[in-house]
Amino acid sequence: MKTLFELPALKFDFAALEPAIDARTMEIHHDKHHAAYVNNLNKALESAPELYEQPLEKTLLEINKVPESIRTAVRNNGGGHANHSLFWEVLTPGGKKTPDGALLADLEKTFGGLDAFVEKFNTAATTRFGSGWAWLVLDGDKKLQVYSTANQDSPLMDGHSPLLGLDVWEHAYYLNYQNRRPDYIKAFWSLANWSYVEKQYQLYR
Ligand code: MN3
Repeated sequence: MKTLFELPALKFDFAALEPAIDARTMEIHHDKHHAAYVNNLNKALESAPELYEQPLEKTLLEINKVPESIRTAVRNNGGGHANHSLFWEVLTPGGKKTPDGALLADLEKTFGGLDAFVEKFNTAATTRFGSGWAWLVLDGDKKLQVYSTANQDSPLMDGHSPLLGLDVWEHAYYLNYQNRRPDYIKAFWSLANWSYVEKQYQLYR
């Protein structure tokens, strides 16, 4: 029996992130866009059913071993499923608004301060041409890095552990912000779930 990938439930109401992210955007983003990635991933894997049983992280790390006929579909939809599953966790209507402890110390050491980190992340998010994501990751040497990826490419494909990701596809902000991506990025910081990011950091460091 195969275990299909499933759309994770949101831990808050669609309207919980207003005004930074509006309810209609959240509903479409989760129930339509993310659901489509999950459905299309499950469909793609019909010809390689052993991959239903393998952790998605491993499939993405070994994306070049996925049969060529479904590799692009798995890259886009498996990446999309992994990226959005993390995204819903790093958004929160309440909670801790700044990092502290070991993560803060590492951010300060690596980027020269929390503000400098945020600025670097915002630049990565703003300058990603077209659709993609901005990331804070731990790389293979356990060093913090900020960068962006195109489309649904995931840091997992490079063996990196994503700690914080921001979706900068137009579907993530267009209803409320239209072409003003920088305003969406700025508003995102009022929602960042630093408790979760710290948990990821402790897990992978
Ligand atoms: Mn999205």
